[in-house]
Amino acid sequence: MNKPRDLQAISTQFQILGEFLGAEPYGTGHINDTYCATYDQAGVTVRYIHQRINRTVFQNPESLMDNIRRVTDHLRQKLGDRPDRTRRALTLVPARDGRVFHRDPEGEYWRTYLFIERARTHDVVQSPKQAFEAAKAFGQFQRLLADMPLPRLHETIPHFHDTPARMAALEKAIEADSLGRVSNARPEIDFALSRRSLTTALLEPHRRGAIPERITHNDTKLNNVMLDDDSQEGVCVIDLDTVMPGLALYDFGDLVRTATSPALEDERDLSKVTMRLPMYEALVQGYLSTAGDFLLDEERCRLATAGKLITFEIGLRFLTDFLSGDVYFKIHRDGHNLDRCRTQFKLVESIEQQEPQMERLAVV
Ligand code: ADP
Ligand code: GN1
Ligand code: MG
Repeated sequence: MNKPRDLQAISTQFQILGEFLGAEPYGTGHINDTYCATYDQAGVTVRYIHQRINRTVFQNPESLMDNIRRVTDHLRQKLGDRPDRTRRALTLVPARDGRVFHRDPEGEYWRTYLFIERARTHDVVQSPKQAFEAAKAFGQFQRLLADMPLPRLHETIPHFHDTPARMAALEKAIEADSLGRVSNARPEIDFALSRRSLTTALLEPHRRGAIPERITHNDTKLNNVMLDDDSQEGVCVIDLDTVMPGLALYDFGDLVRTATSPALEDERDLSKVTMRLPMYEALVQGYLSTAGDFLLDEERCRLATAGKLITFEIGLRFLTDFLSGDVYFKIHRDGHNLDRCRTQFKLVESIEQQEPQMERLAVV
């Protein structure tokens, strides 16, 4: 739950013209506190996004905001004079002092974005067209960032997709069993421990130089891209907190995790959780339509593996958080993180059963 905050006071800290009308918690993100605020601007109601950055998760919000400023500036420059460029890339609204964030008296960091209208995010994919468009947009995002000038972006969360480290964190949580929850999650723990060899599926080829580091988004769940209400086109990639050096396949993998199953991430009826091949095929086609010209064969041949790995990794993280007392992901009911872990592991099984067919769809 978001702690009640004085959004009107926050709003006055940003360079917004108009009268504050109100603000409501917004979206279904697990990390930050997001608000949609409305303003009267000369008789027209306009919306803005105000966001409080989660300081437990992001220990250095100023370097994080430095990344986002550089990334959004670069995207804007690449988009040139397209008339719709404020819908195609996030636009930060500066604070009164000219910085891209405001630090409130409690030490909390806030930022403000233009609200992207006539588009929305989806928690569950509705059609292969949406899957195609989402993957196309994330591929384009990677492509536009490929020539970002140095210096290297800050690592906002070190070892974010280091799956062996995620496994080690799980083992530590099992060992500590600080809340006595291990006995509630035995099948999930066994599932995780029996797949240890999967954890190095991308890091090992990366370490021997077969897969390059690129600038990647690292949190490409379906609800981090806005799709146009009319055309369903992927308009704008959002949630840029984890844009940093990574592997392109992490981004494709998280799309497989979030845009192939008809079930919500926290669905309790596991019979609904399944990897649907037509959605996967749409993801491959959409992603290759924009990323195809820079992707190496060593990356292409691991698209299906990436889906399995990232789904497994997020399952590990939900399970670890459940065992540790739900300290990382926001929860809205008891056992929420365990429910989320179960859907991930069910999806891993579904991918395992269809891997040969998935691999045939992205033949090098
Ligand atoms: P979190 O890190 O908590 O996931 P997000 O940055 O993804 O936060 O924002 C949460 C939700 O708010 C998004 O899923 C999206 O629906 C909405 N949102 C975020 N930024 C914008 C924007 N600029 N315009 C419109 N909606 C937005
Ligand atoms: C979080 O911020 P949000 O809700 O888009 C998390 C991702 C997880 C995802 C699982 C910074 O994403 O890594 O994959 O939840 N973001 C962070 O739904 O940890
Ligand atoms: Mg998000």
